[in-house]
Amino acid sequence: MRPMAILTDEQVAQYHEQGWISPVDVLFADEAAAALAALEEAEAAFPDDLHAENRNNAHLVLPFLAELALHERVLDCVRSLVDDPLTLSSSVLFAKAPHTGSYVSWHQDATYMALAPADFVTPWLALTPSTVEGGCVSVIPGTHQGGIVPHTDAFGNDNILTRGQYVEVDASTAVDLVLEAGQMSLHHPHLVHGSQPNRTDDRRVGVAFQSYLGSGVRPTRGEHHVVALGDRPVDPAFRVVPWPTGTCTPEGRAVRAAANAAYSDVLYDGAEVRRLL
Ligand SMILES: O=C(O)CCC(=O)C(=O)O
Repeated sequence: MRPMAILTDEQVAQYHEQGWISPVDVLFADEAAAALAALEEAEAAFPDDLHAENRNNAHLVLPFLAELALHERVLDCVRSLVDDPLTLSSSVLFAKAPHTGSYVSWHQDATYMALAPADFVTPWLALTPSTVEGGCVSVIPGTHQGGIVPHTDAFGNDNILTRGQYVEVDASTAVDLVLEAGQMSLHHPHLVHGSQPNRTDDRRVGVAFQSYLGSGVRPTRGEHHVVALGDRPVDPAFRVVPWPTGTCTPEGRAVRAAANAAYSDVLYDGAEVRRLL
């Protein structure tokens, strides 16, 4: 018999009505500290592979991040929210240095992801505490209900979102998703969310597994490199790539570079400016 799901019926109902759930416990404090230490060790050893401009798909070169992406508590929650998840499409390391202006403008993830239907979910796992002062993720509840709304690209220097795209919102209705290290939030691909600068003395680090795709999701354009969550066949519309076998191995780097290049083409479709991914 399957063990009881982590998310309660009330939490699942909240996800469908409000577009988010938070907080959910994933790691014990010592496990979260070990994950942060593993990341910081890798950042020091491979500075060209892991930095603010090269933050996508690090789960393809970091085995500890791959393990987190496959963590049973993460997958259990994902299974409660999307229909038969088979793949993870990408990940983003969102690190904000202390006392910097880095922020994320209000946006809906699915705008440029070129995936449909919107049967996918993004867990955001905190590797450090994520507080209001530290610039935690904030959401505008219920905004996933109206589909994708037009975004404006703004490419601000401090805006760490891909194209700096934004939508106008009533920020007074925002809910701050405060997390302890080792906790995660989950958000719907149409939910408007963003984050403010880190005004603390400490880094704020989280990883967004963006996103776990239900088995009925397909690309609407572009090439999508995904990792499989199990042995079940994945639709040939996706390119299934291997999980890493070591930290920043030449093979892993090549897999990640190809995935990032393809993802960049998808995300920057029609954009006038491109950042390094
Ligand atoms: O980490 C942040 O500040 C923003 C995260 C975000 O936009 C996302 O996970 O989609």
